[in-house]
Amino acid sequence: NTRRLRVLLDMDGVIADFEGGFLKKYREKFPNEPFISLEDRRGFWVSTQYGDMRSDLCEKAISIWESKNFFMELEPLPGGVEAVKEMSKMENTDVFICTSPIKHYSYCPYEKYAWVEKHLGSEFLEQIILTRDKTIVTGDILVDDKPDILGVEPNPSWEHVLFTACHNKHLPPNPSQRRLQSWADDWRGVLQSKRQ
Ligand code: BVP
Repeated sequence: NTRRLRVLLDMDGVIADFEGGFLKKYREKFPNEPFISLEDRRGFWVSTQYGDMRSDLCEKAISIWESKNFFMELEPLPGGVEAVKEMSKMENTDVFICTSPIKHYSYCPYEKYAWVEKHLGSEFLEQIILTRDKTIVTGDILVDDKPDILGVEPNPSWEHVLFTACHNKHLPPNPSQRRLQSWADDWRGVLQSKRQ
């Protein structure tokens, strides 16, 4: 009578390289504007840090991820696709991709499905959860690079495991929040620790 383990995986910043894809396309589109290197990124919101640098750069940044093919053309993060495939083949394990689309919906939702099909295979299309509120989704673990995941449910069922990204790696240590430093880190141990 084994209970299955339900793993929720964020997409941008966990399996897809949103930050790298953003910086590359921003520099191509705005070669004469200042930019923030990945080393200097602080805070989850790219648009906020660009807006703080110069107010008009906020909308320039937003124009990048609102463009056609932005989400489709993101590179997978190292080891991410392999890890997702491996964990989804584990016994008693259900893996879902839990990702928040941007509100400019022309391309992003479609391209997220296309990205999953391309990199993970069409069988993974069954596993996609698009939601702007992850707190109402039940699961044992949510692997996500956003430090604060809030919504209408004050006590989400999942344990949030923070996935290290350029924007969160300088945050002060938080003993109550486990981290995965990358997909080379011990994600198998994290999953095992949640099995009963
Ligand atoms: O679709 C991504 C990109 C977008 O928010 C979503 C985050 O989803 P999760 O990773 O939480 O699933 N996004 C939007 C902005 C600014 C909007 Br204005 C941003 O700065 N960074 C960012 O990731």
